[in-house]
Amino acid sequence: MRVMVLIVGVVAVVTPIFAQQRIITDPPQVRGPFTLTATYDSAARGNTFAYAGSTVPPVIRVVPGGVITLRYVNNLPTQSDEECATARCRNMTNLHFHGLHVSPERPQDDVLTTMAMPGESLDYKVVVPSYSAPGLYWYHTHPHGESARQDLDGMSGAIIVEGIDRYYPELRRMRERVIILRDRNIEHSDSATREQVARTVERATASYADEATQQFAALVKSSREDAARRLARELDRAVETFAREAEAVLAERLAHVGDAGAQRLERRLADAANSLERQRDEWMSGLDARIGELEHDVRRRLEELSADAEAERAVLEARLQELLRRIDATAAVQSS
Ligand SMILES: [Cu+2]
Repeated sequence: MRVMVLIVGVVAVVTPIFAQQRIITDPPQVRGPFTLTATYDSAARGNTFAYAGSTVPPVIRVVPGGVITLRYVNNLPTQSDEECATARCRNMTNLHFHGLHVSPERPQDDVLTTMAMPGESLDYKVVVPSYSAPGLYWYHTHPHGESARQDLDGMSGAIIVEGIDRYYPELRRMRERVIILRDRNIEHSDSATREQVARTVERATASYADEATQQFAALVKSSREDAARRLARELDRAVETFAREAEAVLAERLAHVGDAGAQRLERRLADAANSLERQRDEWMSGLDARIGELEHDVRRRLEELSADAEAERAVLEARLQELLRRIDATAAVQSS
């Protein structure tokens, strides 16, 4: 979107009763050399600027350090039916570049000696200094004695020195609206007319303000979404980079392990296997010996047990013989 700035310019203009009351929403704009013509608008019964086939004066756009180049053609009739300051208008004309700090010498902003009578034309080359403040200025006719009449007929237009977004970047992507009020005598109007003018301006500015608010909200929303998308992309990139770096580090470590660590590991595994085998052999041979010992023990124990049992049996037998002898003896006593 082009650089857009909201600029409000009000040009108070005395109006003849029959002046136009048109609201022009998008006036033409001009950047390069152009031709502006002073002409009589019979419908509006007043003098007017003509540009590119219409009577809507263009908005002149220029950058600081740029040049406004234009041919100003006086096509006004030699006989005027309008009254100027002191007499009937003679329809001479020239241009003033209001507010710009430019040279007052021909072919620039000279309103004293530079003059075009009907049928004549002027070539302007106005050098706008590089230090010019960006913003809204205006141009209008300035022949002394007649300028009031011409200006108040509406012979004026806006000049925009571009670059205000350098100072207010938040305006950068907003739509520019230029409001020019002319063909109206505000100062000398009755209160009803002033009221009506104020309402017209308010309506226009309110609708432009709504538009600006909506645009600003949309810009904020879209820039937030842009920021979120940008952040997501950055995170993705960061994660990718991290993953790549981690993989590289891992590969490097693995390479080291493959060289020295794997051999170390192999040696360790072999050692462990050997030690296990030795352990097993030790255990096995120990087991054999232990089994022999156990067998011996068991045999000895059995022998001891049988010896004990033999002794016990002999004791028991002896007791039994003693008992039998006693029984015999008792029986003998009883039978005798
Ligand atoms: Cu002026």
